[in-house]
Amino acid sequence: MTTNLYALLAARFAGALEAICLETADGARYRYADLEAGSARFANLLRAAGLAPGDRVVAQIDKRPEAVFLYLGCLRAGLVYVPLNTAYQEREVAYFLADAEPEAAFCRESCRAWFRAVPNLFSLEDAAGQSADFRTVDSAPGDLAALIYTSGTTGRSKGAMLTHGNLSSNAFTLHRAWGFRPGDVLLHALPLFHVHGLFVALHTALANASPMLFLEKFDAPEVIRRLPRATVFMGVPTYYVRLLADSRLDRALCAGMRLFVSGSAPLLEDTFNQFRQRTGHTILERYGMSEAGMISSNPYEGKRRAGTVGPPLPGIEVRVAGDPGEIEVRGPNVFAGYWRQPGKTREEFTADGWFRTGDIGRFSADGYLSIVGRAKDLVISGGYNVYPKEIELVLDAIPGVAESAVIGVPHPDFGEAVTAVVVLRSGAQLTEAAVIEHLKSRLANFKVPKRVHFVAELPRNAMGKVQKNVLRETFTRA
Ligand code: MLC
Ligand code: AMP
Repeated sequence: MTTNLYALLAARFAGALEAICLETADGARYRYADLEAGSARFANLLRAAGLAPGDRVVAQIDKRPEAVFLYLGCLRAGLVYVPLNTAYQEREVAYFLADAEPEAAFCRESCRAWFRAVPNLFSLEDAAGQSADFRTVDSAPGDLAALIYTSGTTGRSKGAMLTHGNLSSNAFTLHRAWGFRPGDVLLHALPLFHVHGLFVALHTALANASPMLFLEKFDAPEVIRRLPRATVFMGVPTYYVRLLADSRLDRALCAGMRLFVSGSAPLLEDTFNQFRQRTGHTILERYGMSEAGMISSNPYEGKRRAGTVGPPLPGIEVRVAGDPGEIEVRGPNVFAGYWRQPGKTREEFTADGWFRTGDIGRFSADGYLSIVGRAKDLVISGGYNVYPKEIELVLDAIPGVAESAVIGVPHPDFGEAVTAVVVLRSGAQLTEAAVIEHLKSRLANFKVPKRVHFVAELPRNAMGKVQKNVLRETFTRA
């Protein structure tokens, strides 16, 4: 029996081919049969271009039904899907292309020049003329399905290798744990280039043969308009903050809803409580990461506790090295290692085979995990990870900058706001606006600091290490 992820999902929707799979904002509808045909076309296109199982396919594309078909087409042909955030700029993309060495790439028309070195360059229109039949390849559980780039402490991104086995185990675990049932309709507003939107949301809907109300991006009024037709919604905390800011969000609007899931960043207790008051729904918070998919989840049946991410999901082991201490995880969800970086992979696993998440947590007496901090220097802004080191390297290269430190400070919309603290060389004249302008051409927009503060020197401890906690205190009040 094949363990190809697409084949396993297709077995779930085989009896529902005439049912609606995707409905876009403008009302266009696609059936599960269209998803089968569409994914076959991409698989045929890539095979005709000479790609063989294991080859990488990079995609920096808008969120459209064809983007789903492309991803599934890659699974069907045994290719490794490498999604990139559409906010990435040319120099960020160049790094991923050099590292992943894709045989093919899909990109937006305006960015074709960035991808010119890739042997086969396509747009999402290019599969239209291909055959709608394709025999999905057999895949072993250990075969690669996707590379998800995620940064480390060095600021250099690493490709987390996710296998068919990783993704399918997590998909079916979540499908069960969150009580998916006939009649469910997923309101899909997350981007398709990260774990939350591409795997958690998409896979659970497909495993349930559910229709998805498919929005190009999160927009509170668009979500509000569709909530009455949906039963399940998944989002980052910023989505909930923005929904709460709309006075139309109330019990009546959410009467048909079964489940609201939050993750990718900490959900404030205040947001959790306000949402419950306004809608009568208790948001279910879960915890995960690119390297391990979903790790823990508040219960579907049972108490959902604010400020916690619930017990480990079935079949997944979590231990905490200390109290509090680093969260470590083991199970079929844990990735196969970092792409072409065996040294980095070894560093991130303990000697007895547990993956070190870099998150600091503690268990309650009855087994609920809380995340109380991060061992890694990371800012999470609106659900996107920003690695300070990466920004600091770009800042330090600006003529006139002596050194810099990047921190996250609390932000009412994004949870944390990226903030830069810069020391200028003597005599240098740089303004906040000039620094931001410089960064905008080099970094994805969500990584660009919301504020740049100039200081005479950075606070350091006796070891000479910059005291970011001191900076966070100073500039949280600023
Ligand atoms: C956009 N902007 C952001 C931002 N997103 N700034 C900080 N943080 C963000 N996340 C800024 C842009 O730079 C721009 O500023 C301005 O907002 C408008 O850009 P936009 O793209 O039109 O913004 P908007 O559509 O409002 O996007 C905000 C958002 C989006 C919250 C809807 O960021 C989003 O969908 N986030 C979800 C991320 C996600 O999927 N995370 C899951 C990762 S998986 P300017 O100045 O340039 O105009 C993971 C594992 C797990 O973490 O456990 O799930
Ligand atoms: P990524 O590497 O983009 O997949 O992001 C994973 C990181 O997001 C985790 O290591 C956590 O730090 C953070 N994260 C995910 N879910 C939660 C949550 N519910 N609460 C707090 N942090 C979270």
